Amino acid sequence: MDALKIIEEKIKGNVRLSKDDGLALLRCRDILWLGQQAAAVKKQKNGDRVFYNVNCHINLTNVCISRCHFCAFSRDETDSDAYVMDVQEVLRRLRAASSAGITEVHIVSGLHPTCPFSYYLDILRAVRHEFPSVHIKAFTPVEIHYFSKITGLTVQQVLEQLVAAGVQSLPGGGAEVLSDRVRQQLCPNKAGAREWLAIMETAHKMGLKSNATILFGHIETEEEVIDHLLAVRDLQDRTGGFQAFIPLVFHPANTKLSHLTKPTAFEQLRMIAVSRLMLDNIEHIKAYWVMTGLKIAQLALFFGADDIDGTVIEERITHAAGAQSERGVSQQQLTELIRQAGKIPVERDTLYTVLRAAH
Ligand code: V47
Repeated sequence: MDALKIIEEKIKGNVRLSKDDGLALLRCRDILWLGQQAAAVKKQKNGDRVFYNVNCHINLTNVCISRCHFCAFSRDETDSDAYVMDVQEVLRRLRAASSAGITEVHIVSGLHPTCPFSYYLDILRAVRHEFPSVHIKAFTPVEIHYFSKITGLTVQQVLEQLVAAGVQSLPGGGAEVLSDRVRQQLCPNKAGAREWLAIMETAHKMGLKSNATILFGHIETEEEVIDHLLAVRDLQDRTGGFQAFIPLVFHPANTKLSHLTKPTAFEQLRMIAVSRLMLDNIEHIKAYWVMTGLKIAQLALFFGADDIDGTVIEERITHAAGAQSERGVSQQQLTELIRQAGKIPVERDTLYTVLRAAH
């Protein structure tokens, strides 16, 4: 039996795939076979349901000391287009978004050289006070690591203060590729792979849910991709705290890697399918349409994705790197896109409680 036939048997029998299986899947050129396998697993977990949520992204500042080579969003404090939002600005944006019915705000930030930790806590408290029913998903392990550094508090203490001020779950960003080689080359000035995983572990053990991501399509090797998936799977075995995995498509424009080309549709769909097949213990695979574009996000529903994030008002990070996708879509556009694919749109909240299901 050839390797792919053996993998097919394992998938049918719900047998966990190995590192070698993962590498064989990544090297597989039969994209339709890959899609079929991943879609079958998705169907087993979630039937024809496709989840989405109504949310809004707020990037508090673009000033960042890390200056990762893949990032087109960050600025130095002295740049003319550097910004830092104050509390009023955040509330003003949220008032506009809440009239669109958001259930979640996704707040992340650059690693600002001088903003004190109290700045972030003040923002959280103000949001919690004015929008008590909006779920606050905020701050990646990279930011939490930085807060710990600038305050001298432990990671656990930082998390406790964030939770007391309003944080209810963590987004999955800052993972990039969980490889020391890749991080040394692209983002040496921030939390490393071990730290990212350890902070997620601490958060999960405190009862917080989070997501996980991979930023793919730059300098990573196939082996590094599979090792990343295995590291996330391994942590999930121990904590069960990851709700969704999100492959993030690298956009090279305006970055130090602008000589690279954006991953093709083939590569994007393959990453979605391989993530679904390797991450047997993570319930949801998210097609983040801001990075894939709406058309590939729709196709991703046939390659193992069961979640499309979200109505996302005001996305900035990917658009700084040349994304041509819309800056936000309406709920109706999103549900129509899911229906057209023959699937059932289900509006969820951040913790995947069903809010509205179509029939
Ligand atoms: O951590 C930075 C990535 C991430 C670029 O948890 C880039 O629900 C592409 O993590 N091209 C932030 N990607 C986005 C993120 C996210 C998005 C949506 C939902 C969730 C969630 C998390 O964006 C960063 C970095 O990995 N990024 N620059 C770029 N040029």
